[in-house]
Amino acid sequence: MNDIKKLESDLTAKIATADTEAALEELRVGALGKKGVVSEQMKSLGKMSPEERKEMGPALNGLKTRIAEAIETKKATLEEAALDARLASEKVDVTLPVRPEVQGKIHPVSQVTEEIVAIFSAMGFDVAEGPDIEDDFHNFTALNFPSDHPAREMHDTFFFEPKEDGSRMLLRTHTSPVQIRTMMTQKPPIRIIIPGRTFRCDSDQTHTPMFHQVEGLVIDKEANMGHLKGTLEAFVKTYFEIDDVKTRFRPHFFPFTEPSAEMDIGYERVGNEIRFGQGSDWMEILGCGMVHENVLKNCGLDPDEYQGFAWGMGVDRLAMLKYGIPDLRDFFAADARWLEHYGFDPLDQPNLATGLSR
Ligand code: 2NL
Repeated sequence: MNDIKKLESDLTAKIATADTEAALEELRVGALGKKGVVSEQMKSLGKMSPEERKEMGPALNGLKTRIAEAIETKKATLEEAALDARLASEKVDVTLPVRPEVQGKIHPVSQVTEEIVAIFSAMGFDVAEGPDIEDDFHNFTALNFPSDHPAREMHDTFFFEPKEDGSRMLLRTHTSPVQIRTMMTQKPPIRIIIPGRTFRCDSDQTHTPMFHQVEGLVIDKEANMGHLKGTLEAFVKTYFEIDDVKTRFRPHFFPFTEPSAEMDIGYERVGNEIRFGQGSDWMEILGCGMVHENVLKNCGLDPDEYQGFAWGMGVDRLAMLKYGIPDLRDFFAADARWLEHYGFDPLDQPNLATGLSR
């Protein structure tokens, strides 16, 4: 009996002084492990007389429980202390400036997309998104493309292998399928812009097989060509950060709009620089028009009740024009030096209050 008391005070003292989790674990194995001192004592119970066992059994069991508890308690204390030490040593001073050598840059395409989103958000547009992989209906048929339209052909569109029923999925050639999905599921008024990746099988100095678009759509009862003009003029003024800008709408053709137009803005070349706003030259900026009545019908909207306008623009081209980036193909070459030069500060997020870009 005295042996047990002595053993308990010994073990308790050792537990109290154990200062690492490893030392504590060693103690646990030495006491409660298969060959540990407490376990060995338990084994000796079998050789005792019934009277002795009646006394020693509960005493040993009590010892085992108390030692196990003491170890658990100490373990929790040590773990907490270790965590505190780690938290103290790994403290981050969030007020320190960013280390320039580890700070990445925002790609001009991302920056310009965010600028465009900021401008149209302030006008009350929502952002809508959809899948890159589309079906023929959402990418072409609903948009009033005739079944033999050249844009559907192999050389323009990336098609997937035909499915069992013969239909082929494709990589969307524009972001317009998102407008189709929105018109089919939401009740007007609709005011959305759709940023996203688009794909066409085309590759030369001015085309990459993957490129970026932002399209816009307004559907309401009286949305008209005047609203279209005002919206897009306000956009180019804010985007190019010029108060006075000459615009021109040239008649054009798109299957999904009628009438259709391309919008040009005035510019002049001063040395190597292109100055937007005035001047005697015209730069094509985007395509637009009134949503074709067949498109409205295909989406379940009654053209006698609803009408609207839409437009589409190339983000990559708008980035080149605004930031003077000469070659489109460098955009997707993943060259760190190019991104270091043309990229943007991640902490400088575009917003209308502090100016779009610095
Ligand atoms: C361009 C021209 C355009 C649209 C896109 C559109 C979408 C629907 C209905 C009607 Cl669902 N129109 N989008 C309209 C006119 C022009 O893009 O040159 N983009 C780079």
